[in-house]
Amino acid sequence: MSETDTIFGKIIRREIPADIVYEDNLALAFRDVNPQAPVHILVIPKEPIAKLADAESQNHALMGHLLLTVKRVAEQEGLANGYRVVINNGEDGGQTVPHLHLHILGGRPLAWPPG
Ligand code: IU
Repeated sequence: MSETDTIFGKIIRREIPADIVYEDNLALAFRDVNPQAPVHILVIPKEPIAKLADAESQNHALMGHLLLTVKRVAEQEGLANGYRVVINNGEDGGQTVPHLHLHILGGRPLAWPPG
């Protein structure tokens, strides 16, 4: 499977449906199909970077944009009481879709540490 051929690439290209909550020219945010909290949203770059470890210095501005998009979406979702941001990187990190994504989890108190 090429990087552009992940399920998230298909969501960006509107080839499969998703509950999209935010979009701009660099990023997309949509609700996770298997939510682990009352609010569980994925923020992804439109550029198909496979994982955090593959980000390069040329992606500096994009990476900042993704974090600010998390903040924006969290505000939009009313997560004033707090939320968690997770990036699973690679196999041991539990990453299952090889297109960089930032999880926003909120709407309930979250335990620490994760498993
Ligand atoms: P992970 O960090 O790679 O483990 O997270 C992938 C997430 O993508 C996971 O929470 C899935 O429920 C979610 N997801 C989705 O929202 N829509 C899909 O079509 C697929 C996975 I495949």
